[in-house]
Amino acid sequence: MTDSTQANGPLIVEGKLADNERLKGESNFLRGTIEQDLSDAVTGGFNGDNFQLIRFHGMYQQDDRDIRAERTKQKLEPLHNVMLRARMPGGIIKPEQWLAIDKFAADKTMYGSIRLTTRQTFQFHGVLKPNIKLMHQTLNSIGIDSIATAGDVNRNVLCTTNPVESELHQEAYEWATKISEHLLPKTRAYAEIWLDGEKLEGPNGEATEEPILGSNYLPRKFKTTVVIPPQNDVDVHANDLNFVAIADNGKLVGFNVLVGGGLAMTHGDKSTYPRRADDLGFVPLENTLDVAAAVVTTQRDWGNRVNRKNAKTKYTLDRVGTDVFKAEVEKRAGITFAESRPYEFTGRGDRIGWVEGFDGKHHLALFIENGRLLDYPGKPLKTGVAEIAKVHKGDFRMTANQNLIVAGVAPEDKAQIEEIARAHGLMDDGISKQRQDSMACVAFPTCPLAMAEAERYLPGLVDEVEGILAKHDLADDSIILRVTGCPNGCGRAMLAEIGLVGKGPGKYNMHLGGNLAGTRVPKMYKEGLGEQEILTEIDTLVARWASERETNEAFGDFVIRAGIIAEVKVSKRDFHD
Ligand code: SRM
Ligand code: SF4
Repeated sequence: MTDSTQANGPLIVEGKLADNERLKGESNFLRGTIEQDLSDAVTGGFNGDNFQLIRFHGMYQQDDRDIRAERTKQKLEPLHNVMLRARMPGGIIKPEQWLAIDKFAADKTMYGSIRLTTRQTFQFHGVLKPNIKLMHQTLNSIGIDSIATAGDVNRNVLCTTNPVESELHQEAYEWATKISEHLLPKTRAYAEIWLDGEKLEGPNGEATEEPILGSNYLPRKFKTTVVIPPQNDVDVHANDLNFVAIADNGKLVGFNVLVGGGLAMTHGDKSTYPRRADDLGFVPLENTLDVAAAVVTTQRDWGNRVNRKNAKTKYTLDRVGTDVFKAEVEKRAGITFAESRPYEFTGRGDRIGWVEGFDGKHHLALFIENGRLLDYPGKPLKTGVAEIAKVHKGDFRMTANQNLIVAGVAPEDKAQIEEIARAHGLMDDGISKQRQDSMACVAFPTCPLAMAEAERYLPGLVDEVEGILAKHDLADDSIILRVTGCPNGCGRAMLAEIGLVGKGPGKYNMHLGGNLAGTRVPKMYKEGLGEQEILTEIDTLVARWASERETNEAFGDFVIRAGIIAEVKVSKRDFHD
């Protein structure tokens, strides 16, 4: 699968560098003046460059948009707080760690929730300045950090979640951890600022060097996965770098390497588009870290540092050409890619409920709508997970679909875990396949970039879509439906069969034509639809699907075959035409 077109643009984009380049360069390896800001009680926020620099430490400054106008009226500054995103390669967390994050969320955050993300980790929302250091120290005491979960670096490395079917999982997970460690920033800024770590002295008082990331770090965010086919739960085509596990007789022998996926675009800017990753070829296991570093350093040196909207690896590939990029990676890693080994992706969903693993252990995947763990009236989900953590002897796995797996349960412990899950509303046999196949990003009230609702809109939308499917006798079928509050694509609408992308309050662009395996980008079908128009469109499309579909034909395949939407084969050429 490839998205590449012929290209031979310049290796380096000349021009005035984006301001983020200045601030990274002047940051003294990500220290800035964050420490001083922390003790500035005049504002709840971070000043100047520090607003951006805290991202490299895994935090974003936010405020509650629901109360922003009211505070402005009262002549108060927005209620500044930070969102923290933890680094959890492969999304694995132990029960004792869970209990500590559960307590921190309850005691020290404005919203009291734990938010599971689309990249296998959790976020705290609403941490006020006086609690930020405490938060990092609490996490550090249980072996968790938030280094490089945001900013222009390699982010949390994903790994296929399912521990059930594959003996490869443990090894794949270990690779995800190794890759994450290998590509982490080496600066001690995080330890110095948040953990009161000892300061290192350099010639100018600065401390370190960054052999892989460089002193200006990467041109833009960078995302990596390790995936075990046939599952594509991590959605490789949303990622800059992917290692597709290849096994011989059940033993992991190496990876096919896919580079240059990414989903964001900007409304009205045709130079931006979602794009699948290109397949560079196969490498044996021993070359994994060298290849990872070679891809990252090539993007570091060739990525666009002038225009951040075109700075991700996907645009570098389309500018220089995939073959040129590949040859450079081979040179830097000292390898030659072999021909890719065959594999197939068949699906992306989590199997909700109990599954028995190859090792006789049991795994319970809990469906967590939009990943929001909170105690709702009559549905104390967050308390339920904490109660499970108190008795659970295995671990938890956060999935890239914002769900949570209680993993490694002995047969004799199943009944107790299930009883707790049911008593707290974490297991509900009535959850439809459609609801399981639907996902939304956070959006309002915390995301500063949201143009429309997503997480708060999805549950009601799914009720309606369930009704439409039932009306057309398709209640047992489902459509991969994803909503994002803006075109940045955090809920991966750009790999959905129906992707709704926020355009303005209550308005969405509708994209159609993604597939079940997550290997096809959907194309815009209708622009700026209101909520009623969305339902009318879905009703009309589902009616046609019901009457014209071929046996078992998925919705996303149907809309292309029926000529309702054109297929996006090569994003740069087809997405906007
Ligand atoms: Fe994202 C920015 C939430 C996965 C593309 N994303 C943001 C911010 C931090 C807004 C901001 O910059 O101030 C959002 C915070 C909202 C909040 O209040 O929590 C945000 N992104 C999320 C999460 C929490 C969505 C979710 O519902 O789970 C996901 C956290 C993942 C994690 O744990 O690391 C999340 N973001 C994604 C994904 C999906 C993925 O990676 O699988 C994408 C699309 C893939 C890609 O990168 O192409 C994504 N987020 C973006 C972008 C656009 C990047 C670009 O290429 O232009 C932004 C904005 C930016 O970077 O300028 C962004
Ligand atoms: Fe915010 Fe947009 Fe990402 Fe949704 S897609 S979380 S609205 S940045």
